[in-house]
Amino acid sequence: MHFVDETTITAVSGNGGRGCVSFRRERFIPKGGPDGGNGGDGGDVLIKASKNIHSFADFKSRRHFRASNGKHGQGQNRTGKNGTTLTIHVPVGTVVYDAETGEILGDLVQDNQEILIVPGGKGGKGNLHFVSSTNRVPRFAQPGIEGQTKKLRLSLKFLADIGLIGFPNAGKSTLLSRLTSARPHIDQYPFTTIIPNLGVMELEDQRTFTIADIPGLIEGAGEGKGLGHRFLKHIERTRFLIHLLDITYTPKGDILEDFHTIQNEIDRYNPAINEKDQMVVINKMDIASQGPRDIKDIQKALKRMGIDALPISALTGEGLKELRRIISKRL
Ligand SMILES: Nc1nc2c(ncn2[C@@H]2O[C@H](COP(=O)(O)OP(=O)(O)OP(=O)(O)O)[C@@H](O)[C@H]2O)c(=O)[nH]1
Ligand SMILES: [Mg+2]
Repeated sequence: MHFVDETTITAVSGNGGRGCVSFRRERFIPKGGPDGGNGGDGGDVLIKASKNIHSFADFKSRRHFRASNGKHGQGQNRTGKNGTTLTIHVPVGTVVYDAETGEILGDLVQDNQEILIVPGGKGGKGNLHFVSSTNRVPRFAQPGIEGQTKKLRLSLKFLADIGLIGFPNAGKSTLLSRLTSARPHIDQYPFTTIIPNLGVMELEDQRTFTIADIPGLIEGAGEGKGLGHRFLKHIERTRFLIHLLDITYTPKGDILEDFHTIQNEIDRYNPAINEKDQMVVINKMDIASQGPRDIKDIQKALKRMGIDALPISALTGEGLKELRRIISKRL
């Protein structure tokens, strides 16, 4: 499956049909009155969110969307048929921008939510419409109004409840697979995850939460290093962040330094993300060389920053019950 979370498309609404200039032609009435009908309205273009769509991959083959035109009016006061509305389906979580001005046209956060992108052109009035006391035989009608064109930039931002962040290889995808029914690719190499994964976690009380697993972050991610920053937008709208630290691998030689590295990268991208409620999960405890005292020290240091840390093993499942309990309480 392709995952595309940024794209541009063009939407064109239908032209209004032309109003008709026509005069009644009946036997025995040599000069019938005007009877030109109105043109039909051009079709609108709408954008609609659907929970069954997960990315913009389909727009690869189609980027141009044009609603049909209204039909022209006809004699005998027949109105032209309206053009058909064209609906473009996008994933829930899509932000729609005017590609030219950058203005946000809509933020589709609910299934079936829709916005009108470009209205169809109105149909023109036929000559019958223009009959007045001073002009009983108007020989003119209105043309239809032309449809409008809008270039759109679509950006998908997940609407997950929980975001998983951390260095590559920390075990984010493993944790996702443990907490949810998602089956992301897991491997012993950094940057295994190259596109974000979503999973749904069900708690004992039947509540469900969506969890987003994004590619690992590295130093410089805020400036575009690695893959992480391209996907940081997917945790912008989460309510709760779980920051995974790998107890067996500390590129800075100190796990707290590693914690700050990721925090700084996120700050550089959008400081609002770090204001979210968050906790640390110290992963891979099953192969940790540190003893319980070391872990306590790490926990204490994080606690001083107001952050709870929980040791777990996403592999063996150690600590996951407690993690679910904490999530249940904090969300
Ligand atoms: N021993 C042990 N290994 C683990 C644990 N959690 C994950 N791993 C292993 O660590 C490696 C990386 O796990 P992933 O879940 O792919 O890590 P990730 O954070 O998603 O990595 P990226 O997608 O590259 O950012 C895999 O070989 C996992 O099997 C753990 O608790 N204990
Ligand atoms: Mg991964």
